Amino acid sequence: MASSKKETGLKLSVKKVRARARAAGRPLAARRPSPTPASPAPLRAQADNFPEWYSQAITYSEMIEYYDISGCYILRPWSFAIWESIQGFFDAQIKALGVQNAYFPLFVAKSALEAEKEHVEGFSPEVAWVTRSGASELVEPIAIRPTSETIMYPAYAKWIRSHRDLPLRLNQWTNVVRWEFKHPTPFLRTREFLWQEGHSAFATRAEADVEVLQILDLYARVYEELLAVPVIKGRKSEKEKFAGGLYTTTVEAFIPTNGRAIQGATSHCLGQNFSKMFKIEFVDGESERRLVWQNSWGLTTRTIGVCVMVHGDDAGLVLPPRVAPVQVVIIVIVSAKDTEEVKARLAGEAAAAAAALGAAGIRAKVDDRDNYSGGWKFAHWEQKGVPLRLELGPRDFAAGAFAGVRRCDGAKLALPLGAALPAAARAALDAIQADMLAKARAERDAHIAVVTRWADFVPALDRGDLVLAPWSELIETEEWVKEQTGPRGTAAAAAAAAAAAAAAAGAGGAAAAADAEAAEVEASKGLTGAAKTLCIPFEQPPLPAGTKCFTGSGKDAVGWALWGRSY
Ligand code: 86X
Repeated sequence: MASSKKETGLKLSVKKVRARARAAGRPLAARRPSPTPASPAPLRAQADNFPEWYSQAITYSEMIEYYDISGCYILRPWSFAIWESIQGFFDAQIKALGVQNAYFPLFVAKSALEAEKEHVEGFSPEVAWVTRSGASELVEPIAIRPTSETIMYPAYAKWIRSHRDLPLRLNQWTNVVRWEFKHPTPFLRTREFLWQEGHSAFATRAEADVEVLQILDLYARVYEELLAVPVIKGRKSEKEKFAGGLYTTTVEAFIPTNGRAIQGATSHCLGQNFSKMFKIEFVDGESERRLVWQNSWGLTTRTIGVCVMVHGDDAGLVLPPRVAPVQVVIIVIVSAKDTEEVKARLAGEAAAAAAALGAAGIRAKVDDRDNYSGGWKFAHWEQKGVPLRLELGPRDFAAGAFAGVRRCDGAKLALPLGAALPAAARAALDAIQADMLAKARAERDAHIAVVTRWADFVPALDRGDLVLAPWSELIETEEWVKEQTGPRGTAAAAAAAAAAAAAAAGAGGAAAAADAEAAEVEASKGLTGAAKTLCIPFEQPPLPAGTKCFTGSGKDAVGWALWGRSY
């Protein structure tokens, strides 16, 4: 680390410069990177205020910059590189399945969007419109895509004529806009976000069914193999499925710090609903006209937020190696006592190590900035979540090894200098990746409560657990659970009362706003909000004959459902 005397000297001179600038009425120069502080500003503790921690974790790490339009954020290289890793994996996998990429327009004509009223109806408040160019009103307003069914399917109807045109399987990587009114959260709920949307058409339901699960499996692999986030695969309830489709499958993740569940991605079988509406028909081998069977599936930049929340700690991000933009950071530690020759030798060794790691496909970087102390650099790269830090001081050099530190648990390990380094680093990164998933899985599993009686349901939620419970799958019981677990706080109750009054007065918009505010007040207090089904897991524990629905409805349970408070 740099000597403290030197630091003090610099600190005074910076102060002087700034004082002079102030006295002269000149604007202060942007704060010059200075080795003065021993470390960058620390984050708020997670346990103290999780939303505040999250906001600091994503800004201090340079993932996100805030923007002056609510719900919109700048994705800086540190987060965009993670999205590129996800894209690289998923894009290669779907191409191997036979899916092709294409690009459809951002805009959709009002008539096209509304041609298909039923599907759009519930969503219409979220649609953003372009109504003018310059000063002149457009003859017909144009919507910005919130999803692309109404843009893509008219073309599908043109392109598909015979069974030989099937399957048609297209994907696009795009942005979409949904003008949400709930409180926005970077990555998790934003008004513009990036995603891939896949849209397939098949001759038979059987083929569609197979694809739904192939895609869901790829989504599970993105979470588990890339992001080290365990997910539960399952089917959505009738209430929670995409209403335009036949059935929805999902991967569900869990945020241990606040006990909330979050939908990771969805893969839908649309059945023939859309092919009916858009007249997507083909002539089969027997010259019969038939409607195609369709699927759609989407994965968004929400993935990044889930990864941050699941793995992050009080020191900042903790990135899994598979997606970390920098996997290994090398920091040379020398002091004023070290000779120029020693400094040059260590710097040379660090540069050679980074080059060798790079040649072996490991994303490595030397932080050789001389205006930051070693301690500052340690904390900085910790905040950025780099999985493995390699320190090299004169003593490490003499011993022939880097002093390694794992970001995920602070464990120390020695990594050999020279030709053996890349293999050792690869092994260390693979171990970190595996350990992060195992830790997240153990933590998630410890938060799944198996509940068979209503009396145990809310207490489990209040402990921050997900609940696995025998369920009738009747929609009334899901609505009943929502009511029982809904807004209860006093402020929320007042807001809800105001909302009800406004609704009675016919002010729908105001009511919605008050509702949203009530939910916000609730959410800010921590573990509140209505519980819903997350999914009916594919992996089902045995259900003893005669098991009743946990709600006390008296109905028979038909299987186990996973419930929780969710984002
Ligand atoms: C549902 C369904 C589906 C393709 C996916 O989940 C994966 C990728 N689409 C999307 N959905 C809407 O259909 C929708 C429609 C409008 Cl008009 C809107 F404003 C918001 C929407 N949100 C979701």
